[in-house]
Amino acid sequence: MKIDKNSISDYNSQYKDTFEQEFRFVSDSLEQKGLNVESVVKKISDFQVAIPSWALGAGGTRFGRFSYGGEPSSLEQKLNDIGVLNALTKSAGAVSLHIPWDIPDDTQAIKEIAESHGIAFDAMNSNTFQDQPGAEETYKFGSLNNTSKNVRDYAIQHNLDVIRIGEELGSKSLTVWLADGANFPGQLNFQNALKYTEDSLKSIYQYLPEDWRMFIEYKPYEPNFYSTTIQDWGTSFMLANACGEKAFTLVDLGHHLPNTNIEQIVATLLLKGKLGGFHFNDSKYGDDDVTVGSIKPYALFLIFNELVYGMENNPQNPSLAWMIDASHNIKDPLEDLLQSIEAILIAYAQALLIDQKDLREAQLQNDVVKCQEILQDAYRTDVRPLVKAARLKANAALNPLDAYRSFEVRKELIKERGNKTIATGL
Ligand code: PSV
Ligand code: MN
Ligand code: MN
Repeated sequence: MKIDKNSISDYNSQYKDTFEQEFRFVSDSLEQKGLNVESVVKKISDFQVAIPSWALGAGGTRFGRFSYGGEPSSLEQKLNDIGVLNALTKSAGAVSLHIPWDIPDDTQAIKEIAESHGIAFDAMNSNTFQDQPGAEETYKFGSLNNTSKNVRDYAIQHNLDVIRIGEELGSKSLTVWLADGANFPGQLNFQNALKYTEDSLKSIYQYLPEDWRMFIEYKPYEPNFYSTTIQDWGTSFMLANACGEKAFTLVDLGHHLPNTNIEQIVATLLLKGKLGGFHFNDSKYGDDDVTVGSIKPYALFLIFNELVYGMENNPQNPSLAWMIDASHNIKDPLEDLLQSIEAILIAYAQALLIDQKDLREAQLQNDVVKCQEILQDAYRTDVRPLVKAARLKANAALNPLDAYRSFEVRKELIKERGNKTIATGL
């Protein structure tokens, strides 16, 4: 299944008049406020978010998994699915692979398929939270933090293998997320576990290619329910500092205890030049991995406010690796991803509308009411016409989800691949 440019422009032509009316209305009112709409549209259109290979199949819960039909069963098919997302949005121009779920059989062929869809290889993810068939060591009691040196070395070697595969594909970063921790008090010596983790990460870092970056993800609980060795941003930050200047913290929105002020964490890391990557999703309780913006869109907007500020004011922080880390067990996975992409672009666009100069002045005056008004004025603007303008500019579909349905993509995929497919992933 491939969506070509012509079908997209045919699709767009039926909505062009309505779009132009909507766009004129919003852009006139924003220009009157002194905003450069063209530059906002350009920024939206430049924004690219990586799609994780494991979100293309229907997600599972620990209670079960229900296939959606037409799920990709190979890396080639996963790239083709991302190709569909990218053709419809032109915002999904990268893939993030998980090894060993996505080991390419033929690297050259995979690179060519990715290139034909305009897809780059974003961060490579290692997996030391599952034992693979034929594994010589078990991660049952941890990987990089394990009390056994053999297990630690085995997990380190796996990360080095992931780097090698990534180098062949043209990736430039490694994301390390560890499930390591304890289910019960007393199970683990916290200090040794942290020391082992630091030493293991340093051993991996030592082999990181010159132009690569390493992202260290944190998570407070799950699958371990008493403690996680890299439990929070502070621990990740400390480990990234211990490794060196190519190591950074990765923020996954679902990896916080309820009500954590994530935007403040983002600001702190940007100030210190240590925010490396970002996993988007949404949550009500924990690492729910639900569609971006489906539960707390205002929180997402406040996070984007800090990201926009940081991108403008923190040259000490390198450009960020954006990725969606959401997958659901009852939605069509591609529709879910289209909704997530839309939510990300909307929050970004809203944050770009914030009048930073006025906000600084109001902050200096301690005019708390004005500060809130400035933020909420941006948040309450319907920016969807700006997002559509960005898409039109890039030859993407004005309404990707509607286009996906009208092209009957899922029906086609089921026809091609069958109904009883299960993609690799969690
Ligand atoms: C862990 O919960 C996580 O967020 C990490 O990013 C993993 O790599 C990903 O989910 C998929 O398992
Ligand atoms: Mn994640
Ligand atoms: Mn997660």
